[in-house]
Amino acid sequence: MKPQLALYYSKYCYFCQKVLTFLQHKDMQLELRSTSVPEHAQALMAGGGKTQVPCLRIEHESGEVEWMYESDDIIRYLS
Ligand SMILES: N[C@@H](CCC(=O)N[C@@H](CS)C(=O)NCC(=O)O)C(=O)O
Repeated sequence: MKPQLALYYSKYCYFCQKVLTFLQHKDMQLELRSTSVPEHAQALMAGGGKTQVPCLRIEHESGEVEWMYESDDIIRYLS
C-alpha cells in the first residue's frame, strides 16, 4: 500500500504555489489542507512541530507519520 499523503499549504505562500504548480503539471491529486482552517493549522503544529508551509504529511503503512517541510524536498519526494 502507498503512503497516505496530505499537503498543508497556504494560499498566499510562494513556496506552496511552487509545489501546487508541480502537482498540476504532473496531474497529481493530493489531499490539500489549507492552514487557514484552524484545525489544520493546529494539526500541523501538533504533528510537525512548526507552522511553516508547505508541509507534506506522509503516513506510512506501518502507521509512522513523517512531516516533510521543505518545498524542494517535497517536489523531489513526489517526482
Ligand atoms: N525553505 C522553505 C520556506 C518555506 C516558508 O518560508 N514558508 C513561509 C510561508 S511562504 C512560512 O510558512 N512562514 C511561517 C512560518 O514559518 O511559520 C521551503 O522552501 O518550503
